[in-house]
Amino acid sequence: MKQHEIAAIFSRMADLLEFKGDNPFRIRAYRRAAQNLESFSGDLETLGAAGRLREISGIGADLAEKIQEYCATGAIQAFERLQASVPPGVLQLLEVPGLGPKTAKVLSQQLKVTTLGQLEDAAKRHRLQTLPGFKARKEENLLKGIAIVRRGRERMHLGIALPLANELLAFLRRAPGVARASAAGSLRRMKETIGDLDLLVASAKPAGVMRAFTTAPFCARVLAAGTTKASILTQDGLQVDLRVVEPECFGAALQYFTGSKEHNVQIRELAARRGLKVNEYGVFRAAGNRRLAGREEADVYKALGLPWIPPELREAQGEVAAAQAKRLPSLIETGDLQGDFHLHTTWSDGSNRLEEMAQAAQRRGYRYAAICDHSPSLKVAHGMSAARLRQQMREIQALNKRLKRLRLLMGAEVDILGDGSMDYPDEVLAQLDFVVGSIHSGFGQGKTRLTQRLLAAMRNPHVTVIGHPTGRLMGQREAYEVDLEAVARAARDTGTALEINAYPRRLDLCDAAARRAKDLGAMLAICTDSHSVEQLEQITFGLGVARRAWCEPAHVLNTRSLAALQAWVARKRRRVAR
Ligand code: DGT
Ligand code: CA
Ligand code: CA
Ligand code: ZN
Repeated sequence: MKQHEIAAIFSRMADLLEFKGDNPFRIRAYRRAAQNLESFSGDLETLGAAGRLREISGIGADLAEKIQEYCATGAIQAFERLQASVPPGVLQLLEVPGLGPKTAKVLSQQLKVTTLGQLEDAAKRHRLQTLPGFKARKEENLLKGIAIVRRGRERMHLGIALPLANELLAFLRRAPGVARASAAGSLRRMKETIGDLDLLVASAKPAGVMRAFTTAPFCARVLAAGTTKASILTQDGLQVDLRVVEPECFGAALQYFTGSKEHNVQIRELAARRGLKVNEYGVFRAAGNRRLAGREEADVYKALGLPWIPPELREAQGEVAAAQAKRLPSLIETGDLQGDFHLHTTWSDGSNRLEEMAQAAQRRGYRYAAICDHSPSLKVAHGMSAARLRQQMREIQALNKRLKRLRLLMGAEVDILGDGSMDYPDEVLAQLDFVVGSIHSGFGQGKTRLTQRLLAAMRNPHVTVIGHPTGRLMGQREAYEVDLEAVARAARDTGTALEINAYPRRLDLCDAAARRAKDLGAMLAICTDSHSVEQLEQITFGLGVARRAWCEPAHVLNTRSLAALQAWVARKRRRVAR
């Protein structure tokens, strides 16, 4: 894979040389070398060790030396020097779609623009239009391009990346010559944020796939394109890496590019101990080239004496040892879920009516759904007075008479107040089927007091679940500090569940915290916190967290039947009665 990294460096060197007005032949040599490296399919390091790099077309003595240098040190000094010889913002400027080295040079010479910020400023003040050949349209496009580069630098959360990935996969599956297509990388592992999106295609005719991909409507800019690999930026600023492989390598490539890198290191160590070699082309005997597996991913693991390991577990967190000991968990699946808790309606800040939420839950095949609108303190969310809550409860009861398969549970998302008391009195809570207790204020109290608040809430016999236990909102608000160990133990001891809030900006508890809480004996509940019918689908993200937390159905409250759920709630009320 080193060839792609080196190709990217050569291509950036060509850009920088062009920016500086260097010799056109030298520039062309770097570009050609980059292209040839992109499409080179052998093992660069083996070739380098044998002193045969010059067999690659376009690679002369000078470039061969640079490749050797990169393989040995992970850097190319000439590139570092070149970067140091231009203003520091230039490389970033060149990432802007539609902005090549020639334009960058003009911008720098005529307007002294060498950074993204300066470019934005100049475009907004229409100074670009003073340059020859610059039209208003081009100025607008550059502004859009700046936004794409900015967005691309942040990791994208799964809520945006997953639907996008599905859209791109659907496109690829329709493209000519595509036999199979799959997501790989962190997205397939359901990590909460995605650096770039990795897609894999099996095809015997890669050229057509490449063409379709790099000319597709979603493609805002082609970063690199070879015969079997391309990187693009989408309109949303997400980088997408596509690789096309032969069908007989598809499983091995899927295993390799799904990662994580750390998981793959452990897999290769295990293979080496068994006298085998694993790479993106297959499993081979260490001596000899006979392929033992490669077409199917499960066969790759099987050739190593392992059961298939679900992608969500591939983080080098004990899964390889567990697989060897035949003790992998039977991870929770969508079909295990019997219902959703923590749904909002127009009674507080939701956008769909009670009945619409009920029907949507029923359409998903759920047996129950807990309506949990906000309590009075949360005024911004139109929290309900106790009187309005009672009115809502009567409507739920009436609705339940008409619903066949689904049981609507009378619930509330009740604020845990600053002193740890609940936002409704006990006699109101006692009438509810289900209570989510959440902190929505006083985030700055500090770890000790915030933990005390949660512990006090869990000691309330009517609190079923602690909602979004750490309060984080990715991209907006850090998690507040709580003593997770103490919270998880109290959850176990009081019979309170901890929420895995499936809202993609929350995913709270996160994977590591959920796994720890589960290991300490706490019950978990996957809740969508839906504010509209569409959001019920976000359960997928919560399920991803639960799977990354090694959860089996028994660890999650909403896999229980309605009767078992009601018994669980009643048991806490008896046990913690005051
Ligand atoms: P991301 O993109 O930061 O969210 O995380 P990943 O895991 O998707 O990482 P990425 O896109 O750099 O690479 C995708 C997979 O390809 C990675 O999980 C494992 C494999 N891979 C990439 N580079 C290497 C490498 O240098 N060595 C090994 N063993 N595997 C690699
Ligand atoms: Ca990736
Ligand atoms: Ca990647
Ligand atoms: Zn809520």
